[in-house]
Amino acid sequence: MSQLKRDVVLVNPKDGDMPYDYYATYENLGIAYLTASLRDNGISVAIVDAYARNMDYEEVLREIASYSPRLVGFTSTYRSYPEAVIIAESVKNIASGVHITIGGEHVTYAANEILNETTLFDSIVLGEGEVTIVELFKAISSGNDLASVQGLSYRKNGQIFKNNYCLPISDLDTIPFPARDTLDYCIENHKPGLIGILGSRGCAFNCSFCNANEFFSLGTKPSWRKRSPKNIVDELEYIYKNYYDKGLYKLIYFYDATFVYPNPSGRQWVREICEEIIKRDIHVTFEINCRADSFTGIDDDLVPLLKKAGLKSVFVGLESGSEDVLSHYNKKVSVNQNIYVMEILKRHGIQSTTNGFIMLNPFITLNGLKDSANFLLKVEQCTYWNLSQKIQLFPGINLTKDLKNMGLLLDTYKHTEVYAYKFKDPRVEVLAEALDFSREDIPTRENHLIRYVEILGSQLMDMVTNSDLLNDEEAEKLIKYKKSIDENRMEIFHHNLVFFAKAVDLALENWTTNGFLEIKRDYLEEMDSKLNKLNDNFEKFLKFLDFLVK
Ligand code: B12
Repeated sequence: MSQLKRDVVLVNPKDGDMPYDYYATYENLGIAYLTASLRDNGISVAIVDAYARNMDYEEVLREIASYSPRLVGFTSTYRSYPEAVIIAESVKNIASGVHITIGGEHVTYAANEILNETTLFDSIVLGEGEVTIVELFKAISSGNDLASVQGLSYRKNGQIFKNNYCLPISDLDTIPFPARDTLDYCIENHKPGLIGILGSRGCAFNCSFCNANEFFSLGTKPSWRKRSPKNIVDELEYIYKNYYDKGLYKLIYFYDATFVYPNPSGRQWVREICEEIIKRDIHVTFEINCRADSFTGIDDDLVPLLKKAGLKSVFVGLESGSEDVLSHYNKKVSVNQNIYVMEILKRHGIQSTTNGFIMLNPFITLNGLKDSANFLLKVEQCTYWNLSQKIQLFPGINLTKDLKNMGLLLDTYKHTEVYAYKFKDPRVEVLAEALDFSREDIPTRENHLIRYVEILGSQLMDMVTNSDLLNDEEAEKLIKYKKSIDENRMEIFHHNLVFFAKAVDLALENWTTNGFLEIKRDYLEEMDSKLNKLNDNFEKFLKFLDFLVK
């Protein structure tokens, strides 16, 4: 393979745990922003997005080597970190003079641990990296000491140093738009990539299971910073003109931790973005993350305005259906607010999905589990995925410190072992272990099928009902198909709840492994046929739509 030489190669390692069939090619905006800043400074960069391209590590290595870079930078979550280590090891073997760095939220909080456990990484970039990566490249290419590079932790002569943080960029409009190499790759290779955009950075809340607030404000305040509506819509317009109709997914994802802040300035910002999109006639659809209190009874008109601007789907961080647990998570919302947000979104025909649900935590009670399960059915989110999610203890979150104080953190806890805790109630411990179906295909299959059906189904319905293609008979048939799909979905949710309640009852009354395995076997068998039924009905619905369009 012969390629042009590049100064820097940025690598997004693959997530070893995710089956390829369920891969969606999300853009990694972190490395896209770093690339844009490096290029702006005249430094050449190649992105090797192993996650998006599903590359095995030999292929990644060959590609990195072909660029003969001076600096290789990895981004990683706890899940992709092991893959970063494997690649870094091989890079070190074939090109020992290359400086290898790694950055991102995960390694920022695990910097000391990582630099102590391996010599593969020469440095770790702490916090937002746009300024630091440019300074790091300049320092290594001119042979300067790394002590001058702010936002860096590094090893020198066997000793670990930590420089001052590089303050997060306060005016986000000054950062160049992210480089779109991954989208270009997707278009060229006919892969339906998913476009990401980031309107703000940081977070104004302090949930105990998340560190976004602190990470995006290292060394300074405030954490939550917004781009101007004009700057955001400029980027959206650029995407619309250059990427939107080129075979990529038509649902643009705002990666912001929370897109609608529950305060006047947050809501005003959203209004201005929507109005600008509408004014400029940009016909895109998008999805956002939000909180339960993002929408209140006072300004219900915000949902229709967002819808008019193209909002299709919302990921709501509901987290729990129990007041006690919500307060333990420091969510600052109530169960009623959780219910309200799902209702208002449904009322306006906006899809709402919650992967932001943390059912199992070390202090949950068996009755608390039942409350949350019933809540999930009420808000129509009773997937097995949501019923069985366990809290992940990422480095740097407040909950890890609390659990340590409570004696619930295991000695095996380290930065990649995010489940290394015990449960206060030993019956929950047994149940949690039994409910771990990670070796079964069902939860992932269910999660993806339900989401696919919800999003695609509602988009297709919108498309068809907004066009004048349909006669009455056809419209009626279409609605019937949609209704039977919705029924299948609810049947699956009921089936999940019944199984879950039986499992909790076993734990409450008289747990036996055989007793559990029996209900599990019946559950999985029936679930398989329920998922097939939903899939078949959805295929029929798609065929009918195809027939209508032709
Ligand atoms: C959008 C998103 C996704 C998307 C897209 C993935 C992506 N990385 O772009 C999808 C849906 C695919 C996704 C999936 C997952 N995600 Co996610 N995701 C996010 C989210 C909400 C935004 C990411 C983002 O774009 N941020 C904005 C950019 C500008 O920031 P950034 O990526 O951190 O990059 C900056 C700095 O970190 C630094 N930096 C980053 N990398 C590097 C590398 C170098 C060399 C340098 C110099 C600097 C540097 O500079 C960048 C520019 O300033 C974050 C939360 C958050 N608030 O950031 C979680 C987050 C990254 N996800 C997280 C997790 C856990 C996951 C999943 C494992 C899901 C799960 N809970 O099981 C999967 C795994 C994905 C994978 N294999 O990597 C965690 C990671 C925690 C950890 N310690 O590992 C986060 C932090 C959320 C959280 N706290 O729970 N995710």
